[in-house]
Amino acid sequence: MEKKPFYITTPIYYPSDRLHIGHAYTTTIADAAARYKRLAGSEVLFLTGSDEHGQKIQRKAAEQNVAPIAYVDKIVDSFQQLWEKLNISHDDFIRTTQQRHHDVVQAIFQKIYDKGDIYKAAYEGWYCTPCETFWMERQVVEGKCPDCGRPVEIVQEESYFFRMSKYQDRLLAHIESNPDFIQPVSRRNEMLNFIKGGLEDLCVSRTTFDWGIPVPFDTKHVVYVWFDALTNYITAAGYLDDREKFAKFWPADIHLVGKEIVRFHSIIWPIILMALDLEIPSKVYGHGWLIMEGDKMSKSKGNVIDPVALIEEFGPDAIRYFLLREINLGMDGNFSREALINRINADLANDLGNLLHRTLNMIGRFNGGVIKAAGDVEEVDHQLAQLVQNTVIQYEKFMDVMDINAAIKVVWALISRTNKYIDETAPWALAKDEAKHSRLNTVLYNLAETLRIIAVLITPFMPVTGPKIWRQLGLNTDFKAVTLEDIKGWGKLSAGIVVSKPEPIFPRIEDKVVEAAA
Ligand code: ME8
Repeated sequence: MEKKPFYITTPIYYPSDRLHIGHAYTTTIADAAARYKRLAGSEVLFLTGSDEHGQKIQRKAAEQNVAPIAYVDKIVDSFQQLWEKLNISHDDFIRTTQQRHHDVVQAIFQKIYDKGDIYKAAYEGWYCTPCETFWMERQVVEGKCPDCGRPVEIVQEESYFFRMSKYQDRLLAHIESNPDFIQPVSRRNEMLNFIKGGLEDLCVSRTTFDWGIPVPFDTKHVVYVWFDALTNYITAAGYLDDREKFAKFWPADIHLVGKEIVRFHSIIWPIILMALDLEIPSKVYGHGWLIMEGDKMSKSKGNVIDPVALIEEFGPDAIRYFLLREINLGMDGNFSREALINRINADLANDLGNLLHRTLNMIGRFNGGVIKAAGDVEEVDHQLAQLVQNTVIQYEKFMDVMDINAAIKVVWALISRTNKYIDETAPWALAKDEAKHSRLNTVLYNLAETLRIIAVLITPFMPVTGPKIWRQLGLNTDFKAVTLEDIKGWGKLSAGIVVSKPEPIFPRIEDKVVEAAA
């Protein structure tokens, strides 16, 4: 059956500074979801990118005495290198300074203006430059931004306004009749309360700086950076230049974002789309924050962890695994070096690494490296095969709703059970007795078959390790062509394959590293 195409996005990050592990967190989740959908047979559009305009970037560039574009070019380059190191499989990387995006922003601004939903008026109010957000008097807390706590500035300019208020009731009705649109439910309730408090028209142009996309019919104005940024999601889907692609992928299946920008994605963005008579994305998921010592990790607080250094030290798969396993998607989670090392040692070196090592080692020693056809079967073998197939079903169920954490847990429960299966069946004892070699062949076959299936299941999380296990099992078929269908139904592994010598996939990290960090 032809699967539905799948369109997933991350926020487009500000190239005001290099990215930290918080950004890598969002992008890794989106990557795991995109890889899973490809494995399940869907055509996928996975988009990430950079949000390059606005006052904050212009100021940063000025501080360094360089043109804004030169400033962002360098940082965007570091984004792309990071995604490569982390094995992010995005299909497109959008930069808001690209011509394709410039054209779309101007076209939609004009369209909404022509329709009468954008109008000119005087603006006087508060602005938080780090968040690029306008605030009303009643929202400002003692001269500070209610989101980030930094001082706001007064801005007075003639601006264009977007008639958000006109769409308030329609948006409310949409959220109420689509319970899954904003997730998790805590964010949904927050947004419902926000809208019920009354939506004001939004200021969508600025005149006090020029690093932005000019308003097409009044070029001393540049388009407000959030109006510009949100539009990236339709630019990359081909809104203006590829009707066929747009029909295939729009509306997006999921905008994955951090919880602090759910408001922009679930209020401003749907209203822009309503004004354009376009469909609203199926889901906005606001995940929690990575916390360091009780505080949100952020560039301005200076408590950030550099993902590049971590990848160099531990490898991309260990970092990806940790981010996906340790933190529950909707909740905040602590990042600590100690927790990372504990996960690597317990889950990767011990559970997964040992299972692979023991299996290959025994096939090598007892059967000359050949995976022989299964012989005598006992109840314990049926149980293992049943568990493997149930795991695949559970895994799909969880991955389909992006409960990556739960999907990982079921795979690791299987890994644990399979290690126990080795202890219970004691292949070393079977090997000693000629009469039991048929049993031995069954046990070793079952281990190899289970590992083959595990290799596929873990690939969305660990795209280096999955294929490594595949190759060590002696499978020469193109791993990229493998789909979930190949692991449904027990016993698809052919007998007669020659496995490699075991190579450690995750060496244990010695405790002294943790001690040194403490
Ligand atoms: O907001 N924990 O860009 P940005 C988890 N350009 N995730 C974190 C995080 C943390 N401590 N810190 C950052 C912008 N993130 C806009 C987006 S989209 C049309 C425009 C992640 O560079 C998380 O996804 O400030 C958060 O929403 C995003 O980075 C903010 O990135």
